[in-house]
Amino acid sequence: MKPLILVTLAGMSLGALAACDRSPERPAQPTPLAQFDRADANKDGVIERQEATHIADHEFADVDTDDNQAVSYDEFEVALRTAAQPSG
Ligand SMILES: [Ca+2]
Ligand SMILES: [Ca+2]
Repeated sequence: MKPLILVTLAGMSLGALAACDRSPERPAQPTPLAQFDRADANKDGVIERQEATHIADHEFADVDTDDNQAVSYDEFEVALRTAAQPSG
């Protein structure tokens, strides 16, 4: 009869359960910066028309709000945000 060991084992399993309670829930969506970086093939900091004709379901011209034939990260982020709005 070794009741002390049983108590210790029960305590250990409770501790193990508590440790497992933290579920690592991370969104699979890449960050806007990662998406921008991927679209900017020549890594010059802007997305040109030859790099992407459409950005987040928008026409290139619609995203390029200052009409300089290049989509900056700011313009890209706005496009992503407006595309993320629920339709309906
Ligand atoms: Ca570029
Ligand atoms: Ca622009």
